[in-house]
Order: sequence, then structure tokens, then C-alpha cells
Amino acid sequence: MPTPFPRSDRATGTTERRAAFGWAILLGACTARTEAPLCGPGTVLSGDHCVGAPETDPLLIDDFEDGDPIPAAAQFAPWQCYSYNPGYQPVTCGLATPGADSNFGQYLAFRLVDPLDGAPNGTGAGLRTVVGAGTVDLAAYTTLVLRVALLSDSPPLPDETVVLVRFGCSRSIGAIAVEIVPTVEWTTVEVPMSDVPETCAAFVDGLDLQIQPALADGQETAGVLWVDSVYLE
Ligand SMILES: [Ca+2]
Ligand SMILES: [Ca+2]
Repeated sequence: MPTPFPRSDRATGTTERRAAFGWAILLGACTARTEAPLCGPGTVLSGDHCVGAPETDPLLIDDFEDGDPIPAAAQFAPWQCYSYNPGYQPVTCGLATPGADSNFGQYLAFRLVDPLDGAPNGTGAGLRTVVGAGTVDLAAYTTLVLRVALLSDSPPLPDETVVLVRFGCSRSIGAIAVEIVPTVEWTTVEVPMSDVPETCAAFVDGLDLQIQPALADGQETAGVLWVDSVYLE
């Protein structure tokens, strides 16, 4: 079971083709002299060309082992946490120790109250990293893998609580959310990128883990979400 009260509560901070015509000619000349192409990982030679799905090296977004809130993937800005509906609820996030089979992970501790105003407001909290500049193309990857754990505190999380992995893709179709099911123990979650339309996956501008506790009007809840080993393969 994850450490319920991480020793470190250090808050996270809030903290890019050009033509190569000459090379193309040279490459063309080289290709013309080559009788059979060299096929990369995941592909095999069939006749005079490679067939199959090229393998892409995994992209580590963050494993938190460097002890800072800056993702390992340079395209992403520091992790940050937030609440929504409304946005001023008490949430904290930072380095968690231990992590999932490792020294460090990241935690999001939250205490949420749906404003007592006669109707549910859809109150929730999230832990996210946004792409620092522009968008990042994740369409070549097949799976987003992450380790997560979720602890219900007091008052407990409603049974209807869902956790969403959201890919921000504001340049195309907004955000795509895939529901995951964390447990109180560290568990590995695999999100198939086939669930993310390519029009989004090719233009991702953020990655977000969002808790939606489905609180009734005026209802309160608290809990901690842990995250570790976030990568694409
Ligand atoms: Ca870790
Ligand atoms: Ca309300």
C-alpha cells in the first residue's frame, strides 16, 4: 500500500521541418544503388520493401526518480495540480516516497466540497502536465502505461468516483478522456492509444489525470492519488 502521508510535500511548480533537398537527392542516389532496404525494428523485408509496423522507442514522460516536478520528457512542463468546479479547493501535490517499486512517485491529495447551492457542480481535482510549447505528436505510440493508486480518505470517495486520463488536444477536438480504475495498491494501467483519435494523438498539448467523484450537492470527500512510471510505448 502506498505511503498515505508522503514525507515530502514539496509543491510542484507552475512553471518544435525544413527542406533538405540536397540530402533528398543524395539519399535517392544511395537508395537507387541499394538492392534491398534495411528494415527497422518491427518490420521485415517483403520483395523490395519493408512491411509491418515500425517499432517506436518508448517515451518516458516521467518516473519522478530525479526528485523534481519536471517531467523526464522535455516537451512537457512541470506537474501541477488543481481543482475544478470550483477551482479554489484545497489540493496539494508533490514528490511521494516511496514510488511504485521505486524511490519516488507523485501524489495529489485533495479535499473537495461540492458547493451547497441546490445542485451538483461536478467538483473534482486533477494532476497534469501541459506541453511547454505547441503540441507533441504521440500518434506513433500504441499504449500509454502508468502506475497509479488511489486512497479514499474521510469522508470517503463516493462509489461513483471515476478517474480519467485526459489527453489535451485543444488544437483539434478538445480533450479525449479514457477512464481508468485505480486501486488502493499500486496498479499498472494501460491506456490503448487506439482510444485516442489520431486527430488528437498527433497534436497533444497536455496529459491530465482527473478525479471526478460525482459528489451530491454539498457533499464532501477526500483522498490521495499516486502516480508513477508514466510512459508511452
Ligand atoms: Ca518512480
Ligand atoms: Ca452544488
